[in-house]
Amino acid sequence: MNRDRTDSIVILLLADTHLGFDAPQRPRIERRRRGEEFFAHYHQALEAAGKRGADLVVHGGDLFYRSKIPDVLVSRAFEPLLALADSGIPVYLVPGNHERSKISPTLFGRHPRIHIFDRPKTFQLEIRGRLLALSGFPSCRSGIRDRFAALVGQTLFEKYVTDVKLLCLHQCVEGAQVGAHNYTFRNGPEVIGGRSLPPDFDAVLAGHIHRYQILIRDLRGRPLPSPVFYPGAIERTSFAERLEQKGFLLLEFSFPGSAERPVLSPTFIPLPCRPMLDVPLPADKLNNPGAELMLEELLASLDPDGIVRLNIRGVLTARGSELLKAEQLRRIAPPGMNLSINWGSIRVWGG
Ligand SMILES: [Mn+2]
Repeated sequence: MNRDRTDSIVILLLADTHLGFDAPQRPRIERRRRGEEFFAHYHQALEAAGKRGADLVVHGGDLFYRSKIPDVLVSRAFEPLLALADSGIPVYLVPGNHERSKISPTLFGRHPRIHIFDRPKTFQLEIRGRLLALSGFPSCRSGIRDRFAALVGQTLFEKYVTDVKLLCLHQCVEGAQVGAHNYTFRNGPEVIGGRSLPPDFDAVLAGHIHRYQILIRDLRGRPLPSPVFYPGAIERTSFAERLEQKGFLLLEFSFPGSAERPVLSPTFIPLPCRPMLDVPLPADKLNNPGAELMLEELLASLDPDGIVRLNIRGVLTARGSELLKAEQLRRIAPPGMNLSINWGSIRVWGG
């Protein structure tokens, strides 16, 4: 990244922080919870804003993991955002799928440097003599393909004449990929067509897709009118993400004299994730006498810090299924391991 910051602007982009994931307020059982990992990465990402000289922070939505969040978690989430804003770094938030009510401006947007796209709108700001416009709207939950042009229009982005123009979204754009099998979003009603992105924007900053990726072409290979940046989630929220590196993005805009538009260089900053292990386990092995020892040995052979999923294949007997009861598994698994079962299409036989 260009260290001569006399004429460049750096934006820190994070998204899909899913705070509250596996963070029960009153846990019924004592076991390792993943909730703190999400908070730790959230803090690391936001602290990087100060350390790496970001001029502003954009959160691409899904701050929380669902709509019903206890107030104490809401306060915990906003604490570091308020600290950033107090330190002079403005924060821009795109409400994600379910969280419009929890990040409403009346609750947390009263800080003059915290800005929420609670409806289609454009924020303008000035950084060292350069003007920026950030346009955006809250997550549109159905029919974005048909509604996109109208929603972007309602931001009134065309009225702004600035050095940098950005569109902030929490949506799927054509060509985005997810999952261990690279599922690609194409032309469904919930996908923004690549060619429908207005050419006015220097970049689209987006949440919703949990894998880090930068889209520059549509599915027919034509250049997109503006590049789309997905920083991805800050932690793995499901086994579909088990192979993905998680982190956030620094986007540096510079203004070489010759260029009409700013030049953008992105840097992905990875966050260290615990190993996520998908382990096949034939039901036959669990039905055998001595299966408990087999299971204990299997778990002991895995990374004790792992997030492990046992994929059961085949037909379980009553004895086999007994072994997979949660309390039984907790008893034999290493204490730091998170363990879950994928039952797939399995059937249990015998009573
Ligand atoms: Mn999400």
